[in-house]
Amino acid sequence: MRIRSRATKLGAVLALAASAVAGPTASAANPIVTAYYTADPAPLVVGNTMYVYAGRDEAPVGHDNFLMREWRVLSSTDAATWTDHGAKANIGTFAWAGADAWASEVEPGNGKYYWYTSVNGNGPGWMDIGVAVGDSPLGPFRDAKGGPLISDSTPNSSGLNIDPTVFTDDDGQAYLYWGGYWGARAAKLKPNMIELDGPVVTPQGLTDFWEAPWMFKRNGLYYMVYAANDTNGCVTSSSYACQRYATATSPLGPWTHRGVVLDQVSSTTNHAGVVQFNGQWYIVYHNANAPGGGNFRRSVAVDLLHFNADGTMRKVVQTTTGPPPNPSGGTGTNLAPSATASTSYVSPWENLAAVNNGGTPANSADRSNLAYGNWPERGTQWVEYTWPTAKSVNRVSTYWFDDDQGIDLPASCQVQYWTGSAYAPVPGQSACGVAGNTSNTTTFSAVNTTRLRLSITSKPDFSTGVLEWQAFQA
Ligand code: FUB
Repeated sequence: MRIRSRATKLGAVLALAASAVAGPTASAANPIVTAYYTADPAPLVVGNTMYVYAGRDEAPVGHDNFLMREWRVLSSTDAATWTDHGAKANIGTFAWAGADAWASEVEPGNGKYYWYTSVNGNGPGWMDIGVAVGDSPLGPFRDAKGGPLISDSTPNSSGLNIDPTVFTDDDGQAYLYWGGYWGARAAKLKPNMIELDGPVVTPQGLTDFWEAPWMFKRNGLYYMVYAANDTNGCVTSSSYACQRYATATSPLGPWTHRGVVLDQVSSTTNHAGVVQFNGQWYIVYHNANAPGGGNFRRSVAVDLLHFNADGTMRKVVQTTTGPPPNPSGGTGTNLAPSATASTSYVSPWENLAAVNNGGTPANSADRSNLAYGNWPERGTQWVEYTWPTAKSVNRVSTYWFDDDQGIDLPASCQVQYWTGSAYAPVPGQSACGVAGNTSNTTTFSAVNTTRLRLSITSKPDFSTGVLEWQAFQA
C-alpha cells in the first residue's frame, strides 16, 4: 500500500453484482490471470484444491490510486492451471463499508469459511477489517458481524488497519495478525472467529515490518512473511517493497527475523501468501507484469518456494512460466514421512534419510537436505517405504539426485508394491519420469499396501540417487 491520502469513499452501499463471469482462466504461466488485474493474493488449500482469494484492481490507465471494489476467487487442482470463479464478495457485502476492497484472507473454522477483509468503513477513521462467512470456499459469503472486527477505535490498533492474516494452530486457537504503516498487530480470536479474545498486542521482532503479514507453520515452527520497504537489503527505493520473514516458537512471538524471501517485484506494493499443496510449497504474490499492468493494475503470480534443511527459506525465483503442474487426484497427503525407508544399497557417505525428510530440492545437485546415492552399484537398485498398517496410495513424486560424477539420472524406473506375497508393478502407472531438476510425478490406480518400492535402473557406467521421494494417499 503506497497511497497515504484517504481514498474517496464511494458512498452508500454499492450493490455491486458479483461481476464478471466465472469460467476457466486456463493459464499455466505467470501472471495467472490476464483478463483483468488482481492483487493481494491469499492462498488456501481445501482437499485437492488450492484457492486464491484476490482483490481486483480496476484503476484505469493514468489513475494514480487504488480502485478496488470486489474480491475474487480462483482455484486450481495442480497449481498451474486456474479456474476463475468470479467475484464472491464486494464492498456491498458489508453494509457499513464504502470503498477500498483491499487485502483479504480466508480461514476455515467451525465448518465454515471466514473471509477477513481490509475495507474502508463509512464511520470515523479510514480502513477497517471486516469478516464475511460462507459455508464453502466459494461461498456464498455474507457479513458475519454487521460491523468491523477491527477499526481505528480498537484499542492499540494499527496506524492502518489493513491486511489481515488468520492462522489456526493445531490446538484450534486462531490468531489474527494485521497492520500497515510499520504497525504490526496481533490478537487471539474467540472460537466464533468473529470476536477478539483478549487484548491487541504489538508483536516483537518483525524487523522492518511495513504491511501485508502472512502466517503459517511448518515442522512446528511459526513463520511470518511480510512486506518491508527498508533500504537495508530489501529495496533500493522505499517506494517499493520486498518480502522479509521471521520465525517463532510460539504463535504470538517473539519473532526472529530471518531475511528476505521475495525480492522487490515490478509493482511498488509487494503482497504474498505461502501454502503447501500436494507436498510442494508455493508462494503466491502480485506484480505488474500483465500487459498494461502498473502499480494500481497488478496481477497475481505463483512460484515454488524452497526450504533449507535448517528451516530457513530460499529466495524465490520469480518466473514467467509459473510452477510445473502438480496434480492432486488424492488427498494430497504425502505418506512418505510416516514410512520407514529401506534400500538395496546406500553409499556409506550418502544418506537414505534424504528420501523422506521433506526436503524441497532446488535442483538435482542440491545436497542441502541430504542425498541418497548407490555408487558404485549399477543396474537395478531400489528404495522402499514400509508402513506398519496398509496405506492407499495412487501417486508418487520423485526428485532424482545427479552429482555430475558417478551418479546420473536413471535410464528408467518403475513403481512397485507388495501384494502380500510378492512385489508387482502398481497397476495403470503413468510414465516413470527420469527428468532432472524437477519432481517427476507418476500416477496409478490406488493400491492398498504396507510396502511401496521405487525400482531404479541405471544408465550403463553410472549409479543412481534420489533427493526426495513422495508417496501420496489416494
Ligand atoms: O491492495 C491495496 C493494498 O496494497 C494492500 O492492502 C496492501 O497490502 C498493498 O498490496
